[in-house]
Amino acid sequence: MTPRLVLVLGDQVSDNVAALKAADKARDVVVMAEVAAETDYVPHHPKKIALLFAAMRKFAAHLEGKGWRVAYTRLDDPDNAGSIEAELLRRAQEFGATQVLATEPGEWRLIAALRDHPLTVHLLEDDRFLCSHAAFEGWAEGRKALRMEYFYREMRRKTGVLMDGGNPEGGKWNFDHDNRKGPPKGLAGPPPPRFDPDAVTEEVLTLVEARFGHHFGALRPFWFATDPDQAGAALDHFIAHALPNFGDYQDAMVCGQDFLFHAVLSAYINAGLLDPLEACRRAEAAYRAGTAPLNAVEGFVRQIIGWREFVRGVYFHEGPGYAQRNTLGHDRKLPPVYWGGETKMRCMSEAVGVTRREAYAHHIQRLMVTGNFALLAGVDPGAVHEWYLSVYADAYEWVEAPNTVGMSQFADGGVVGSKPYVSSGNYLAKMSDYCKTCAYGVKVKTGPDACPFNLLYWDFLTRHRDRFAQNPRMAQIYRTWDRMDAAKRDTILSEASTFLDRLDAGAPV
Ligand code: FAD
Ligand code: DLZ
Ligand code: SF4
Repeated sequence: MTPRLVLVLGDQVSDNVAALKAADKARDVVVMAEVAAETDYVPHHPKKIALLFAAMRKFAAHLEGKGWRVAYTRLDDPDNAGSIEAELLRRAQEFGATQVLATEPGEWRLIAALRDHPLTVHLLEDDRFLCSHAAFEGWAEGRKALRMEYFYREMRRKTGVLMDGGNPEGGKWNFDHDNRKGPPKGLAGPPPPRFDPDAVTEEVLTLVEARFGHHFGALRPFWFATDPDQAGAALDHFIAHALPNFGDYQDAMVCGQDFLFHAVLSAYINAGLLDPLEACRRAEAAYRAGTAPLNAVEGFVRQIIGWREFVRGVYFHEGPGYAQRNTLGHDRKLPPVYWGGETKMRCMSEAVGVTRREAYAHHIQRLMVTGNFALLAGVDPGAVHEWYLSVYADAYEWVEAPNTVGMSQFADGGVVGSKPYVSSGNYLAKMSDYCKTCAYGVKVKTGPDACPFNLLYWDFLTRHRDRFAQNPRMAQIYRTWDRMDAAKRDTILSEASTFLDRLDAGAPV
């Protein structure tokens, strides 16, 4: 029988991917390829490229060890055809294959390339997710709005995680209200475990340094897990050391504390190194053993079987073109501060700093600092989307676009969230210690020392009054604005406009 090609992409490095499960070891050839088309479609952070290449190389060796025939192409292989599509054609010729088994990629652009491919490509649904496309469509059908909370309850029932018979453990589905503590002085979390690069990883680091050293982001020190054993150790560490406080300080931000009590597992889960349901079950076991409180465990589980599955469902439900949406008509260029440009804003320098160092920032930094600032400033959501897709080690369009274009930039018009996530400096002062050492004054509303969030917040709300004033959850904010002294309102809007002019001119802010 002629062999079939079994495509395994960089974010599919798991024995559990559909194409491998459907393949025949005795007949088929696994194809894996490091290709310029994937490294360059956005300028990925060097740590992200290194993570994937190291994980791919180790996974290829693991498959060979289990008796698979693997055709692996390194980036610097002179025969490298440059893209997944072209590599498949090259390998098809080499092995006399005409058919490909592929697990559905997590980005529409690559799905289209495989659907239009001259070989016969059997695209199999990625069943590493808990909610299939059909199940999501069934849930979404007939609903006026897709809301994560209701989806999440279904997922709890379906998986049985944190269930007490037919009821939610602890009598409530969601303990979000217990997860909003600001940081007490000196709050510090246990840093995630760091793995010394082995020989395979070192070789990758040398390659990435030479080829992608010009991309935004620090490659070294490189400490990511690059195989399932290491990723499993990172999960163990999180459950033992960070999970107990994860709930309380989920939204907190502290200068110099890059990870606080976050899991730092998304890059591993999304690449295939860790199983998401196992992570949830491990967290649940900690709750049942009395080593982690319910608000922490429920919060963690909600992020994974709730948000993670929900945003994926939305990405596929909304179809190709989702990432290009721009409901609010924003068109400002992404300011240089996102690429490490000089800034006096402590919150932005902290969030961009950890992004540059670690290809990581935690959720509230992404949502309420860099995301909030871009939305208030009216930055083109396409540019914001490209930035998030480039700079985070966990970023693939299926998860990044609904979070950025939807949740953070409201560019989908309210599919992911019912109102925009915007705030003045108040929120940041409450949830972080950033403002204490900032050159701007968070309590200052106008003048050269005014916190930019204070100016831009009202400017945004004024620009989009027609759209948001009718939203019952925002009406009170507009009443506050309307009650403000008219001269003060004029000053705020005029200073916001001056600030935005400076942003456009590329001046440091
Ligand atoms: P924790 O805070 O410890 O959460 C535990 C796990 O829950 C994560 O590992 C992750 O698997 C999951 N999770 C949490 N929140 C979300 C969410 N909103 N969507 C999906 N999964 C979630 N997450 C990505 O995985 N890839 C992205 O490209 C991505 N882009 C984002 C862009 C923006 C603008 C925003 C606001 C959020 C984005 N997120 C993204 C979601 C979230 O910020 C990250 O999953 C989280 O910060 C990863 O860090 P952690 O592992 O320490 O997560
Ligand atoms: C992100 C990425 C990068 C940087 N490089 C590769 C690569 O060289 N080969 C590969 O198979 N996959 C890579 N990936 C992951 C793909 O971009 C990812 O599979 C698609 O975006 C779909 O999620
Ligand atoms: Fe950010 Fe404003 Fe606080 Fe400075 S004062 S850290 S700009 S929120």
